[in-house]
Amino acid sequence: MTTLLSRSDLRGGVPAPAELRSMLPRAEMNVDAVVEKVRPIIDDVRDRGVEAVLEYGERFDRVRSESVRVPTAALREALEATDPQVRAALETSIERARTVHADQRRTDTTTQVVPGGTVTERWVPVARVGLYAPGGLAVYPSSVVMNVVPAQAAGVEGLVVCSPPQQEFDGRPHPLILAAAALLGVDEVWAVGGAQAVALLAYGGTDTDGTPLDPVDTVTGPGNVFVTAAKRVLRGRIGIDSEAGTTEIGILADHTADPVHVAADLISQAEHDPSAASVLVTTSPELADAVDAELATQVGTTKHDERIRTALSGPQSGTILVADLDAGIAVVDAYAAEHLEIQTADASAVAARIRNAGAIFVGPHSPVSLGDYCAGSNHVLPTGGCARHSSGLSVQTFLRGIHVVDYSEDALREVADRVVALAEAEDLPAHGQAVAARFGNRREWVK
Ligand code: HSO
Ligand code: ZN
Repeated sequence: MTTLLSRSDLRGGVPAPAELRSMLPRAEMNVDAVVEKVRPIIDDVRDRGVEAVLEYGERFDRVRSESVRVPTAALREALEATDPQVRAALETSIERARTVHADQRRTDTTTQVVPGGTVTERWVPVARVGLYAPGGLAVYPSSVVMNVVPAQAAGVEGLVVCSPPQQEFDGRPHPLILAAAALLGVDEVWAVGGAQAVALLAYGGTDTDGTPLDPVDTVTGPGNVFVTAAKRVLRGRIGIDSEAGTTEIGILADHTADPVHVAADLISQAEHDPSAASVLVTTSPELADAVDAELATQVGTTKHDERIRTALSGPQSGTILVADLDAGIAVVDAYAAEHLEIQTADASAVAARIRNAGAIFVGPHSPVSLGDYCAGSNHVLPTGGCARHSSGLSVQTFLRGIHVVDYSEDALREVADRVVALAEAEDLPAHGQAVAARFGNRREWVK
């Protein structure tokens, strides 16, 4: 049988995580190689602003827009022209995402360290953020939802959505991007994509008609490798979410999984891009065979079959056979998938044991595409193994926790000798002096 997914057999044993990681299929995204290409674009946008942006749009998006800022009326018009079913679906997506993200809000906490000495952690939203919605092989109004909802729930007041200008829409972003922005109550949308979008967001500029395009503090949202490289270069000047690579799905399955569903889910994320990754980890060689057979029939029936075939047969995708679920958990933890489905007996118990994944989808009725649109969860998630150390987009992405220190004279006196001792140990006596000065430089407080 010709199979799309290559197969590796780890039934003999699973090596330690670091070695395991290097053995697993994974797409290579060489952001560093692109950094040098985007640097001149970023500098040019910094120096020449919108004029440079429009030129890059002409070069990369093959369209020159009249201005960067999309008129607010165009957002309303796009929403009015949206298919009612799509509009209703977007509304459900927004409503559910709002329900989940509202629960992520933080409350300030005040800790009394000693009588008269408190530390408060105050959660303050970022003032202004830029949210990137990619163009590319598909159109992503759902990503507008996933970026905007947590930012709004965090209390961010200045929101701008950026998306590449499209030739077929006279240099404006896709109408569904505009419609999603309108539904979410965002009225600032810029028609700019690629590295130039991140640069314009970071430095700001002035539109062709004199409208100010104010710089932002944070940029979030997935994009292609040029967007990611620009975020890497500008990080520091702006805050960013984690770097997004191509989509990936891992599925941990045993003999109880339905091969029709497993194949459909592997295909669903392969649909994003020829370099998307679909990885099946299973204890059951029979299931692996059945999934292969299903893939062979299902792929041919899908619209983007070529793209999917390339993704599934690429080195970033494959099936891994394991001896038991413990080994399977070790493998999926080492892989740290952006999306991980658990299709096993007692799926909740297995899911509770997973440590590394961007998001976990439990049991037979929680496919990744539910999470892409309407679960309420966020679909901007860490890829490329970054789930080992990072989380997906959330309200937290748009908040800063500020410690507010408030000590009375007595509380300071009580700890002063400790501060001086540490300051002197670090050979920073002026640090200690800043405390001593408050007590007339007298060492009366030395115990
Ligand atoms: N699976 C993608 C998100 C998406 N899927 C948007 C469809 N539209 C990355 O999580
Ligand atoms: Zn998707």
